[in-house]
Amino acid sequence: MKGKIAVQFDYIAKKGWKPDKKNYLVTLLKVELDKEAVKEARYSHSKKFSEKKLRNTLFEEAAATVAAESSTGTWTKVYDGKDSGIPLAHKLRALVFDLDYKKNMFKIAYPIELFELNNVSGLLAGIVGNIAGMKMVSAMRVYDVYFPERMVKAFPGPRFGVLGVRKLLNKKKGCLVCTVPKPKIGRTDKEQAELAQILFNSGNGTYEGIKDDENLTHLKFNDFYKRCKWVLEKAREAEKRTGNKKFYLCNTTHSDINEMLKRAKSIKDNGGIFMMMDVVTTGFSAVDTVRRNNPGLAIHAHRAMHGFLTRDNSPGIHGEGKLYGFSVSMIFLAKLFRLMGVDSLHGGSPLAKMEDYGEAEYIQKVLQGKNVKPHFKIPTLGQDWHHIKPVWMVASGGLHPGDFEAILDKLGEDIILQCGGGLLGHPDGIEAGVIAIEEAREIYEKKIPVKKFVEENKESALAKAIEHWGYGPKIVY
Ligand code: CAP
Ligand code: MG
Repeated sequence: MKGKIAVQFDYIAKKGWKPDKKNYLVTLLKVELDKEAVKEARYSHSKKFSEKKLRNTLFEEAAATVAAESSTGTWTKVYDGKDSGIPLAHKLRALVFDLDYKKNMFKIAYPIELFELNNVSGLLAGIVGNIAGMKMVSAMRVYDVYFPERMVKAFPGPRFGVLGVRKLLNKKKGCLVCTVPKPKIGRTDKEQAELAQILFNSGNGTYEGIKDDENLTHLKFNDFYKRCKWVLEKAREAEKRTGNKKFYLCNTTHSDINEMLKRAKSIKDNGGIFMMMDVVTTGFSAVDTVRRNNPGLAIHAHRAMHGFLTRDNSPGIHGEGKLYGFSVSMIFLAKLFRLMGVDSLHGGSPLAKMEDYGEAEYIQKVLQGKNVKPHFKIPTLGQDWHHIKPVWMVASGGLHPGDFEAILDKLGEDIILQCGGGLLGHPDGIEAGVIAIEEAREIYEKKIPVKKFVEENKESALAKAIEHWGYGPKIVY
């Protein structure tokens, strides 16, 4: 049958078999069978097969082919004499288990000897390298990956994590707030520093952060080195004036890792504590290299372009129903980036975009939990993180002060709440935008319900923001 390659060995475990978690890496996937493949299979399989038997057999062959293609498989029988490598290929073959014939879902257990323990790029080339090209499947989603202890321990993990950044900011509790300037491109380096000054000093002076947008790098009218220097100068001045620590998520993204490291050094030299990098567009090697070579900065991971990997509008996105495309979940990516040692990662926000399946809340657990259990509904495997520190989750995307209560209720306080338009679009101007967010955070920490506060403080900046945007994130269309 076209695309069938699991000919050399048997890649399906005996019914009921389970891998021991110490020696296997596990992935969780769902496939749709290609119509052509089903038609072809009808001829190549015995006519006696019922429709159901045929489908189940095909599903098994597809799952086995995924396991073969991502471990030791070949598309045809090959020479298996002395020195052929076949005995070891047989021993190290991946095994399919926990087949769900109704949902076309299955798990694959990979003997850990298949991988170089501290090499994420090599790992991905294996487990998801070739499988999306298989002709016998018309759609596939990789929902999750489970790293065994030996692989987790091969990574240093985040240098700072939640507690380390709290120490740097002298902020024992509560969420962090920051703003990405809008328009996302347009201000000069000097104008961005002026905006930072307003953010850092307005209201009670508690506003902590400013972040570069993903496409703000080193531009003619906004020079990275000037922006970095001037914004951090404003941060230092504001810290003196307000007594509150500030942070700047300064975007070092560049396709030359050496240039990124040079920009990181400039941040360090100017007294910054965070560097920002777009982790999908720079890639896994960049994240690993920056983590292992960076000059002691917290790494803020923005996820621009992730939508082309994680987005899937089909009903099967969370297991039930059909899949129409090829994707990996944000849970899968979030695990990889925590393992590689970023200190904060954009993980989506509840209710916004397509995350209202509870995925954003589960991502908070993936980023901050120690022994994470599988989700009760979303197909997941859980994870034991051992020494890997909890990292900040960034909630962002159409957020405004009217969302603080709902988001903090769902995600807890170890989050960075990012409001771009939700601050700069305040009807009474930028300073009012800062004050509205200060009020939203403060009343939450004092356990004052937002609706009660707004009722009793109609003229407040927060009340004006909610009059303007209501409650609930503005979905970015
Ligand atoms: C969000 C984002 C957007 C902000 C825009 C960022 O990334 O790309 O620019 O959400 O601000 O840079 O933070 P994620 P707002 O969706 O990956 O978090 O939507 O508040 O106007
Ligand atoms: Mg952005």
